[in-house]
Amino acid sequence: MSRKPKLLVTRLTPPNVEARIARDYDAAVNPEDIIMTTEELLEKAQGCDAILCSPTEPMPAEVIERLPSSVRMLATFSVGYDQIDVPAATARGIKVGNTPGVLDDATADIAMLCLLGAARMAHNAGTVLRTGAWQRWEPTGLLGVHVTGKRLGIIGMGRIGRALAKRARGFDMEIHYSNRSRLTPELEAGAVYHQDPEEMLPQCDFLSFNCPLTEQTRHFLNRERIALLPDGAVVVNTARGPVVEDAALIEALKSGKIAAAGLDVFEGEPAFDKAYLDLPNAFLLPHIGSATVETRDAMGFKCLDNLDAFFAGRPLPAPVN
Ligand code: 8YV
Repeated sequence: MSRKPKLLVTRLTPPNVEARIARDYDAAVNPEDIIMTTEELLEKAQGCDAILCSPTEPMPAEVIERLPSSVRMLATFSVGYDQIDVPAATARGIKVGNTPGVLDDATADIAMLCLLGAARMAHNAGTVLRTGAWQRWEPTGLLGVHVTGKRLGIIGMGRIGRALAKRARGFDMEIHYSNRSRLTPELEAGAVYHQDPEEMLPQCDFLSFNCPLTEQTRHFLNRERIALLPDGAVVVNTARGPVVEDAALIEALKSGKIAAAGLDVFEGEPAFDKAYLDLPNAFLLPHIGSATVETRDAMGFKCLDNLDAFFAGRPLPAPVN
């Protein structure tokens, strides 16, 4: 293309990414970072060749179908792309790219933080200190769940799941995993494979979700499956909120069936189930898995690498379809 491609950038991206966008694209950016409605997005996309979008702009089939015919690519600023109806995009000849590989470490760090924060009651302990309730040391006070040597079951052993396993091995945890396909022995690194995730649950002192949101994983953790976990298990979710059924998890956190949960993602976020706020055994974060300066730069660059390749007629480094 002789002219610079016209790009709609739906959210404010880091300064280094904005600079590259300004250099290489004729871009409509969003300096005030206002989340646009679908109607606003469709209007702003008029005449654009591509959209650098994010999970805050849902793209179900009915939106994809209404995109202007000029739009030929969606580059999502995320590894997860459950907000995009990919078959609908493919049907319209719209290419989709995402950002795998650059946020594994940052997200696995937050998974480990959630695991430790939940196990050691970091929220409750921090609250005791901050509210002036810390009056004395107690041999039986603020007791958490021991981590070292325990069994960790990972649902979704892709790059992030494996980065979490690597960290957990540093805590001498025994790694179990369930994944659509079994990994090579090298990638498995001694982890125990369970083809059936339900069969893995009774082995999980800790259970972490590191899988994409699909029709198979949606509401996977329900009452019946919580019952399969050992009493006092710890649940960690840094993947997507809807893999957990909130009402079931909240009930289990109240009863003590689940000792603690560490959650970075929520169904309906940011409007999550506020019942979590009353639970001292819930360690909660506002979806910060990839939130480091280096990682957000790398995610933006990956989007631009995808777009650059598309407009140069080369294969995308990270194609979804
Ligand atoms: C992002 C994520 O922060 O990449 C993903 O799929 O969940 C997070 O790392 C989020 O999607 C917003 O871009």
